Amino acid sequence: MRFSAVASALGLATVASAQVTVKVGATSSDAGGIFQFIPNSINATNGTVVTFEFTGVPGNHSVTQSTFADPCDPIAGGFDSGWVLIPSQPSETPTWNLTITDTSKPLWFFCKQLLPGPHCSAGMVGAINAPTSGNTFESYQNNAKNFKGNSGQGEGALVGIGASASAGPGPITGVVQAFTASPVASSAASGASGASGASGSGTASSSAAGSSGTAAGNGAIGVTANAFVGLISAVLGFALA
Ligand SMILES: [Cu+2]
Repeated sequence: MRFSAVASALGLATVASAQVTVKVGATSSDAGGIFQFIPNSINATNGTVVTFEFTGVPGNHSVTQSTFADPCDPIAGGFDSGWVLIPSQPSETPTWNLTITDTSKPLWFFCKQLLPGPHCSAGMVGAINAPTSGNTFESYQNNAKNFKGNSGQGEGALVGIGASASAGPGPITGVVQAFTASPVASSAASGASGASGASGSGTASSSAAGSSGTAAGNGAIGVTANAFVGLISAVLGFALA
């Protein structure tokens, strides 16, 4: 009796602090390749903490909320981890905790990185509480793979629709860098004057929170983001292909 009572208490505790881990990005030797969330479709109850582990090394990925109908463009008011750039194996893998706040609708998300090609179109999308029929995860991913052109960029945001975070990805230390829209714009501006000798440290943000990010036109963000990721890739000299 005592044992079952303890087990019951532990069970309740587990429910109260449910946690699920999703890997963001993989390596070329992993089944399915670099451009994926693992697992890419999960179920989670309200209060569940989804811990995104940025495991793609080398890699530069994001967790950005979208919609079923438009899988590779950010939804207005959606969550966005911002980019987490990991050029080589860090001493500690950055994570991002997203708490589920509304399970009444499915949550859809994608990676907004555009190099070497849009990761979203490569199938790097994920879902939380996707229906098992109709708008399924498989349909969502097929929509993403059929997406033409560059995926949308958006800005880092902690609070999304149906889920929110209390902090940006971390730790951002050592070789790891995190970027949101604001440093993207400034780094792209400096990079435009010459791609050589760019100082990466000057463009790094200590947090991807983006809560204080300034508003800008969508078109402007798309352009600067493209320039930015190109600059970063050139500076670091690694390809994500
Ligand atoms: Cu990615």
